[in-house]
Amino acid sequence: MSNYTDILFEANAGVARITINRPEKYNAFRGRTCDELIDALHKAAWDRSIGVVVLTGIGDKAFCTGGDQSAHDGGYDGRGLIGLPVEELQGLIREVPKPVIARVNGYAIGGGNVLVTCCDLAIASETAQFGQVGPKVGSVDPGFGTALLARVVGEKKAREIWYLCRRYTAQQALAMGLVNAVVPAAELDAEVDRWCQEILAMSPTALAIAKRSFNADTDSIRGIGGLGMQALSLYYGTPESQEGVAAFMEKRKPRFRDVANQSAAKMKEEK
Ligand code: 2NE
Repeated sequence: MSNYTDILFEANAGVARITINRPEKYNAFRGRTCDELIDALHKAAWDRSIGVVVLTGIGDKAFCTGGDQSAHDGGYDGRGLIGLPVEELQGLIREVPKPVIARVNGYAIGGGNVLVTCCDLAIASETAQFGQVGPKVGSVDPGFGTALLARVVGEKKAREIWYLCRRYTAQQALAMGLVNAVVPAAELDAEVDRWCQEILAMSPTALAIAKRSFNADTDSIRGIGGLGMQALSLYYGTPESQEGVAAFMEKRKPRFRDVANQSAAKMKEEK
């Protein structure tokens, strides 16, 4: 894959920068975006001249807002189990044998928040906002999105994030350990560059061993994700999940409980 349409990729002086380039969708990812991200991460992973990877989104509105809801019709577009090969993408961020830094320039919502969780480090602009939306839009990202998040921010906080779907400021994300540093928007690139330069001065092999040892402790979560995605693919076929996507696209409140109760009554009737 060489002609990227959904991302930008540049490698310069040891740093690979991968930018989601879908500003009109607040940098949400569709199937093609995931495939391009996977391709670029493979390039950066095995190029010995690269010592650190920066993942970000174009513009100042969004880092990434997760799955593209306009490409969701009872399942996302793409070649994966749920359409989007999202679990492959998340796993690959962890497999890249060098640090991956999330440069968080705006909303890190839904699957975008999971990308931040999977990255080794995260540096946020003061204007960044974090949160989950799955249960608000008929989705969930089980695996790294839930269980790894609990390792990062603690069990109670992770459950709050998923059950209440609130939004959190960059300072709140810093306090809960989801990001490593928060800087004014104008200083974001300089700060990210400082972290990259410090990393580039380190032994790449020692860093790779350290990264893999951190991963080894949480790799079982990948299995939870596989199981979860299998369940999610069934959930996406239900009226309850489809109500969430429809409500988001129609800019209205979802009626989850009514729809779920109607489905349950219908199933009972059919028995
Ligand atoms: C991101 C957020 C909080 C922004 O809210 P606000 O009020 O500042 O802006 P607005 O008007 O909601 O959004 C601005 C434009 O961006 C589009 C919107 O539709 C809107 O478009 P226009 O009306 O201007 O044409 N937009 C934003 N996010 C989008 C998305 N993900 N897909 C397509 N278009 C999007 C607010 O927009 C929000 O909460 N977005 C919902 C995010 C969402 O539902 N993400 C998917 C979660 S599920 C997921 O990521 C996932 C996973 O992690 C693993 C497996 C499967 C799915």
